[in-house]
Amino acid sequence: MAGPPCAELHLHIEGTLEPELIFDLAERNGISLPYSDLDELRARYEFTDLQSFLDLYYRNMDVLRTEADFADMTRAYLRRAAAAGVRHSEIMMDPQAHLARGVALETCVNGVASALADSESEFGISTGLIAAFLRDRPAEEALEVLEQLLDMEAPIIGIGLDSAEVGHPPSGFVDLYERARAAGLRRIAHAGEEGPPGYITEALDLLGAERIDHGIRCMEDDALVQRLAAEQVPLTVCPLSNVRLRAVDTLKDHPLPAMLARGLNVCVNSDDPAYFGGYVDENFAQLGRTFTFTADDLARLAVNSVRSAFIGAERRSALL
Ligand code: ES4
Ligand code: ZN
Repeated sequence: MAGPPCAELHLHIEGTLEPELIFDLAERNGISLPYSDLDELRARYEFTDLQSFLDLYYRNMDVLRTEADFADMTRAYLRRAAAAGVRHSEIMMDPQAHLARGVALETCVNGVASALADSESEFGISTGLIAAFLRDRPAEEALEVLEQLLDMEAPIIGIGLDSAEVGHPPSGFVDLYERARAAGLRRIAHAGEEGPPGYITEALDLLGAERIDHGIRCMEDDALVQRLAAEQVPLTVCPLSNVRLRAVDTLKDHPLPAMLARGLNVCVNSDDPAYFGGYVDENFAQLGRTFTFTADDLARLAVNSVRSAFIGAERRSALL
């Protein structure tokens, strides 16, 4: 089922690696997996928190070795996203996760970028590529990788900050974000997924983040909610992700309806759809079965995604 036509603003391309493709790429690259079949792999997709997911996510991406592997994964996502109603997608990738296991920056960047280059003609989806930096690795390493991306003129529109949040506050990445700003890049950051509301404030005030990925824990701080609503800071919410990583107990307990009611600029995204039970359409389908959103609420979610996208006026009006 297609969701409303919308922009997807919170998507990790490595999180679109489906179990079937993991097996296909392992075979193509002569890698032996520690699972005998798909069911044995799928049995691992039971998470208790963000870290338990990240452990599997980083392990599984080891099957990505060549440009073709990255391009095939990206095309598979775009095909599925088009069916879900996505018309524009801003896609994060984790260069450090690939560098750390010996895959060259050119291999991962060029592989993803080559699939994105054909996305509008092949799938009707405009795209932007965002390099996300791993907050649980040294900030100096992130800055070095950003310099390499700039040196190679990687086709990125911005930077993000992801991986294990608690204990790795935005304040450690001020130099990285200042360099990105000086280079003319857009800036986003995960904050308030597992981490406290104060990390959202830090991301805005210390990093100059223009969008917050997740941000759901803002609801614990009334003054912060008022600020985010007044400034219409985009919050890229991922309902199925929050359920699967136990940020909320069940979808019924998700703060999305309350966030809408408070006038926050929220939109719906899939995060790591191969791991969390579905793409944007499935997020909307489950939300629709759980809550009674009005037509106005649903329209607002879609419009919020488009107005929060890093696109020019022409593309924006084509999507609205
Ligand atoms: C992520 Cl759900 C989530 N949170 C933080 N970092 C991530 N990297 C990939 N998915
Ligand atoms: Zn994310």
